[in-house]
Amino acid sequence: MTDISTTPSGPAAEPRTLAAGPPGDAADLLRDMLRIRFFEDETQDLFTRGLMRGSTHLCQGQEAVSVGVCRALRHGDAMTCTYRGHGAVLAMGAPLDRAFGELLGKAEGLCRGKGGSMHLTDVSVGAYGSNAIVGAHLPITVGHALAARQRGTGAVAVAFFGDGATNIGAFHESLNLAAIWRLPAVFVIENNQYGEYSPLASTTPITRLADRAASYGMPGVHVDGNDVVAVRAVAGEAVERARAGEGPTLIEAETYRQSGHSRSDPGTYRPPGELESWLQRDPIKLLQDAMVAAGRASSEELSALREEVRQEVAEAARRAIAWPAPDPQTRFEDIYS
Ligand SMILES: Cc1ncc(C[n+]2csc(CCOP(=O)(O)OP(=O)(O)O)c2C)c(N)n1
Ligand SMILES: [Mg+2]
Repeated sequence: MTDISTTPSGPAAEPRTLAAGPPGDAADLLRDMLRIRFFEDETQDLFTRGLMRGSTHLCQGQEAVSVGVCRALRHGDAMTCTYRGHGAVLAMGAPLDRAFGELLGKAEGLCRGKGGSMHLTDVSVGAYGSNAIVGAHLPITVGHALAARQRGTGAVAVAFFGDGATNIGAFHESLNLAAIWRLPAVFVIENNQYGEYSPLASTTPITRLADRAASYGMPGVHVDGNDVVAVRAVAGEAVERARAGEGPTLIEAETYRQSGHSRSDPGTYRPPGELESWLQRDPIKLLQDAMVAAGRASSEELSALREEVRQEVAEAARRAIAWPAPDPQTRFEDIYS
């Protein structure tokens, strides 16, 4: 569990982070990020207590990307993401207890407990699937965008994917097709510096992944993925372009995966000091420090907010734990349609 209390004397708040926005706006963004952070703290705990099976891929450190982008969307938009998708699905508004229920294999889970952590899906909020196959959902997002255009719904389709996914064939095909048809799609690279255990530089010959957009004749925007307000601003522009019929955008949100690739990875291959330096720029800390610096909240108020959200998440976990195990008779349901 990372220390996310406010920093007593700085780092100096980044001016872009918080100067703008109506009262309560920053607190809303913070609340969304805290929900995700604490959801994943609880998830770790469920494993430790032997209540959860399988594996999990935490997005801790990347919450500003999920929240910043999803806050730029509206009801009816479609989102797909990866196995590291707790943040994106919760940021779309999936209920905490049913998300825990899914991780725990309960019938009340978002997918009746049959998808688990890597496949969290809640169509009712526009979260059309977390995908375990790297890059597999990019063509699905292109399909969503094409459907939106053909049906005239005005919806926008967004795909979150990792830096590693930009080396997958489906990335090329999807961006190419979306560009040539000027589809209402937004492609968001969560550049967390690693693909499994490999640092970006060992797999990818360029450092600025947004540059790849040039090959598809679409805008490529690089943004500080730990600055939720900056992410939301960049995503907002891309979503507007898409809705206005001006075609897709590639966003590279640069961030850091604070834990290992998955539950079984202690991340020992990281150079000494790297994690610590990124923790200084933890997205939650950054927003909190900026709120204090801008006079939007005191450290005490933020501490109270953290406690409130921690309780909300803990209660949701408790509810999900208390749900009964599913009836074994239902295990062959929903396999074929
Ligand atoms: C098509 C495919 N190839 C390989 C894998 C194995 N694999 C799982 S995660 C991963 C790394 C992906 O890295 P990135 O896209 O940066 O996403 P991150 O895990 O960092 O969020 C790989 C290679 C896979 N799941 N699917
Ligand atoms: Mg990665």
